[in-house]
Formats: sequence, structure tokens, C-alpha cells
Amino acid sequence: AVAAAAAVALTLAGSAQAPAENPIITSIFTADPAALVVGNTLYVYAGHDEAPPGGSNFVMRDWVVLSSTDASNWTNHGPRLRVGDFRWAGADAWAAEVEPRNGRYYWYVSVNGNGPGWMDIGVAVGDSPLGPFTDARGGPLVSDSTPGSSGLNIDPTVFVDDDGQAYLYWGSYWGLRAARLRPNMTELDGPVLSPQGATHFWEAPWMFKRAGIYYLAYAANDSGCVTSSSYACVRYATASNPLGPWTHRGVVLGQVSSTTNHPSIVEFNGQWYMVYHTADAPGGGNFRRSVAIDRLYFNADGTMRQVVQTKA
Ligand code: FUB
Repeated sequence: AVAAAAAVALTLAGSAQAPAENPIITSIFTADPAALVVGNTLYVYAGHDEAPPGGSNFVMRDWVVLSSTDASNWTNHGPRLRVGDFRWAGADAWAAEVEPRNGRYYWYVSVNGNGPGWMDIGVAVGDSPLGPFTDARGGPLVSDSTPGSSGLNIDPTVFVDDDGQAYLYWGSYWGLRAARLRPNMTELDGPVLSPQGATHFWEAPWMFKRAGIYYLAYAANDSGCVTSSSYACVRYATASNPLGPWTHRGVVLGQVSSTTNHPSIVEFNGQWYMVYHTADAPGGGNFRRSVAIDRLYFNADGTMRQVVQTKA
């Protein structure tokens, strides 16, 4: 079980107008944000970068929760889920997302499952946005032994449609995967699918619906949007069906200062936001990243304008 971490009151110097100065937290390094609105609170579930200065690989052992009631001043609730909470896993607390259902909160994670493949998807569950969270299955939800998956199953994003059907999407470097979830949210319901049309998909999918249109944002690293394939932008596609086929619409977030790029898009208090990460915190780097938030705007035809990155 996750030990309940004492909330660290971390009010940062935000302006009176949301969003705050970026990065939103500089006392720790954070990455792969997943935003969730519950009541009047915006939660951000994030990975926790602990690589040393100049480190050349990820050191990620737990996931933290940040929250705000104004998208400007943030509270750091500390680690709320750890690799060690999944007894079958051993390392690599990579990208994750929390989805509410029936009064419970399901935290889908990418983690090294110690199996023949590298990364698996697990799911923990808790009764509040801050947990405590416990492993909901005692084993991976998706692994290399799941038919249709691969040895690299990362960056889960979950979407529950208006009819109650839940979908899990994830990445595998270049390959978008998707599957229906059973109402219990902890079992796949049917085959693993490979939706088409998400042009230049690389990793980090984020799924949402607005005004009857399904949106899939994702990291891409093609030469049309980045200066080097080591970096990534965020492209997006739309569809009239949650499993596509998708129609590519363009870039919604340009290259950031970290090599990886990871989108989360949410409406909070009538304003849409892009939550993402950069390397902009003091001492930051590609493995010492920091979560940022900026406003996102839609055009009348439902397309998204490219986000303007703001910095402190
Ligand atoms: O944080 C580790 C990995 O880097 C994530 O799973 C990817 O989305 C990329 O941000």
C-alpha cells in the first residue's frame, strides 16, 4: 500500500491570473503530467525525475500528485504511488494517467514489469484523488504476452465515453495501440487494436472529447516539427469514433526544451489548458524535467491553436 505522504504546502509564486509562471514546481523534477479535474480542483499526476545532474538516463521510482484550485498556485502532495507498490515490477515509473469511475480513481502506469519485455502497463486503484492507491490486479494489465501488444507498452491514457464504454490507449514507439476496458476498469475487453491515422505518432497519447469530436494528442518527432529527431512536438488528430480512424490536424505544441514532450489537455473552470513538461527548471535537463501549464484555445471549427509556451 502507498504510505500517505504528508502534503507539502508548496505555494509557488504565481501571478494573480492563471496560469502560473512555468515550471509550476521547481523543488523536485516532474514529468509526464496527466491532468484531472475533480470538483473545483485541478490535479496533476506526474512522474518524478531523480537523475543526477548530467545524468544520461531516466531515474524514476514514484509518481507524485500536484493540485491547484486556480491553475496558478500549486500544492505538492508528494509521492502517492511507487514502483514498489506493484510487486511484480522493478523499475521505471514512466508515464501514467488517473481516470475516475464509479467513485474510484484508477491510476494506469507504465512500469518495468521484470518480464521478458521491457515495459508493461499496470493499474492501481484508490477511493480518492489522493489515494491511498493499491495495485488493482497483482500483475500487469498489458504486457508483452498480451496478444497484439509489444515488448514496450508505455504511456497509457484512458477515456470513458458518454455511453460508459472505457478505452485504453498506449504507445510503443511508433505504434499506437488501443483496447476496450471492462466496466471494472482493470481488464481488457476484446482484442488489442492498432488505430490508424495518427500521422507521425511516436508516444505519449492523450485522449479527450469536446463537442462531439474525439481528440488524440501525441508526441511526434518528424522533421516537420522538430529541429532534430531527438526532440518531439505534440501533434493531434480528430475522429468521429473513439477508435478512429483518425484524421491528422497538425501541431498543437511545438518542440520544448527537453527531448521528450508529453501532452495533457483539460478544461478547468471554463478554460482549456495544455499541461506538459520541459527542461526549464534550474538544474533541469532531459532526465530532470519540469511540468508546465499554458492556456489552449480552440478555433470555431474545432481545431486547436498551437499553444504559446510561457516561462517564468
Ligand atoms: O518519462 C519516461 C518516458 O519519457 C515517458 O513514458 C514518455 O512519454 C517520455 O516522456
